[in-house]
This record gives sequence, C-alpha cells and structure tokens, in this order.
Amino acid sequence: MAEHFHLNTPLLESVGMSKRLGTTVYLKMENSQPSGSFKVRGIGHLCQQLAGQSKGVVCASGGNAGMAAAYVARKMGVAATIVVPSSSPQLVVQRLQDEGAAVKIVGKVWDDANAEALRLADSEGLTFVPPFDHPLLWQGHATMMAEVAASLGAGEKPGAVLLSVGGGGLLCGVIQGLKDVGWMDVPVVAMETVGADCFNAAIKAGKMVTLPDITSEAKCLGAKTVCKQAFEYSQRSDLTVISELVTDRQALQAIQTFLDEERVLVEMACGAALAAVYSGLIHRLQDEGRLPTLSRPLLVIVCGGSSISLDQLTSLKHKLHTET
Ligand code: PLV
Repeated sequence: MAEHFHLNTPLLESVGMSKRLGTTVYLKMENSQPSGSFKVRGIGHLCQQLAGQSKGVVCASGGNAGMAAAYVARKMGVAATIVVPSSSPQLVVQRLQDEGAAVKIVGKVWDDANAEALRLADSEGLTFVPPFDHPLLWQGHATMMAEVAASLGAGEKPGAVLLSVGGGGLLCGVIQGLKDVGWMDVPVVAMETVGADCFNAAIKAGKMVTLPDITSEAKCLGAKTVCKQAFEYSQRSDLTVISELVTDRQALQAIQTFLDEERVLVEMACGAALAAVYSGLIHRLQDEGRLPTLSRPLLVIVCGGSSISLDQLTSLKHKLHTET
C-alpha cells in the first residue's frame, strides 16, 4: 500500500494577490490533490490507521471529505458508502459514483447525513470516517505546513495563514502543523460565509453553539457545530485565530477573480478564504490593528473542492445575483 495518499502540492506565488496586498502572497495549491481538496491528507491518514481490515468505510460529507474517502477506499480496495445531504449538487453525486462509491442522499444538511452515516457504521459494521473531527485527520492535514516550511526554505516563515473553516478540521490541522514546525506565533485568519458560520457564532457566544440551519451556498462549510478542538484553539492566548465572515456573493466573486487571474476553478468553500484578499478584508484587519502589516508573506490555503463546474458557476451567479 502507498505510504500516503496525498501529494506534495505546489506553493505558487500569486502576482495578482501580491499586488493587491503589497506583500508576497503564496498559494498552497491543495486543489491539485487527488480527489480535489486537502481532505485526502487527513482522510488518507485516518483510513490507513483504521480501515486496513475494514469491510467498508462510511463517510457523511458535503462532498469533498466523501471524495477523499471514496478515493482512498478505492486505492485500499475497500468499499465506500458516502452519505450526502440533498443540498449537495448532482455533480458531486456523479463524481462520487465515478470514484466507485455507493452514494446515499439523506437529510437537508450535513448534520442530517452524518446521523445516517453513524447509524450505518453501527448497523453494517462499517468504519466511520469523520470529515473534520478526529485527531488523525488533523495529523494528516498538518503535513501541509511541513511542506510549506520545506518549500519556503530555512529561516523563512509566513506572516499569516488564510484558510476556510467548515467543521474546523482544516484549522486544527494547520494549527497542529504550525506547532510542528515551530510557527505557533503565526496568526491564522479563519474564514466562513454568512449562513455557514458555526465557528464565528461559537466565538461570539463564548461557547460551542449549533446553528439552526445552513443558509449559505458554501455547502461544504455547512456544519452546524464546529469541532471542540477548533473552538478551544480560538480561546487560547498563545495562538492568534481571527474569525471573519464574507457573504456568498463575495465568495462567488472571489472564485471568478481567482479563475481569471490564476486560471483555477475552486468551489465556494474555498472562495470564502480567497475573498478575504479580494474583498479587502485583510487590509481592513490591518487598518484595525487586528492583523499586523505583513512583512512576511501571506500563505493562502487553496483548499479546492469538487462542487464546482462551469454550469454550477453559472447557476450560482444566477441564484446569488437575482435573490433579494
Ligand atoms: N468540507 C467537509 C465538511 O462539509 C466535507 O464533507 O467535504 N474547503 C473545502 C473545499 C471543504 O470541502 C471543506 C470541508 C472545508 C474547506 C472546511 O474544512 P473543515 O470542515 O475541516 O473545516 C460539511
């Protein structure tokens, strides 16, 4: 079996973003992973540890964790069942099936699908693959920061890391990775969209909260409750985690600008992070003194995502620009 399932992804300089911010911006191109997102890092690691002798894996997903689980399961010769909510676009279902997975559509949002995945794991004796809340996932995602350290070279480090938050697995993995490479002092800007903002809501409330619903089109950020570890990191005084929101329209605009400038198509979940640069949010955080003016490069985690195509982009444009 392969030592691991993920690839060492490119670290690219973005001329467009660097020009906007007046500092170098590096893009960690997780969109180029097999299965289309960073998820394969953590899920590959978790499955290697837990699913070797498994009868099959089951994962509830907005899409990308499922894509990673289906890919890893196929490589391991294990069956995969992926439970997605009805909010996942048809193209995600198709891509999961193309990856060889059995797909079940259950419930309206990810939390509903997850209840079904837990039930199936129990009743069918399948290995449960959580999409964001497990230390093995974070350990797998943490490899990203070791790669960035190797790409930047000795003595270099980012001035800040920009990423998206769904259930908080990426955030936990990146923070663990920052710890591993000795960069605990690097601030993290954690982005969500309005309507898929469980991390921001928890920080505002000072405790874990469950959102009543997911109203954002960034369905892959649509966990109703953030994982406990992510919330705990946000409360620590030895870490700087800045939680911010953008609108769906800003995330969509960001996807389009990114496509034009970098020639790469990513989904809304990733657009949330990109929008922090394109919408001027990073500048605002600096003006407000919440983020230092960057003398070192900004590192953007381009988390990727499979829930996008030109048709999907057109339909999102239509939806978000005609809604009142
Ligand atoms: N998506 C999860 C959770 O959905 C999933 O099931 O695929 N960027 C992309 C492209 C993602 O797919 C996700 C998570 C994130 C960012 C956020 O990562 P997280 O959940 O680890 O914070 C409900």
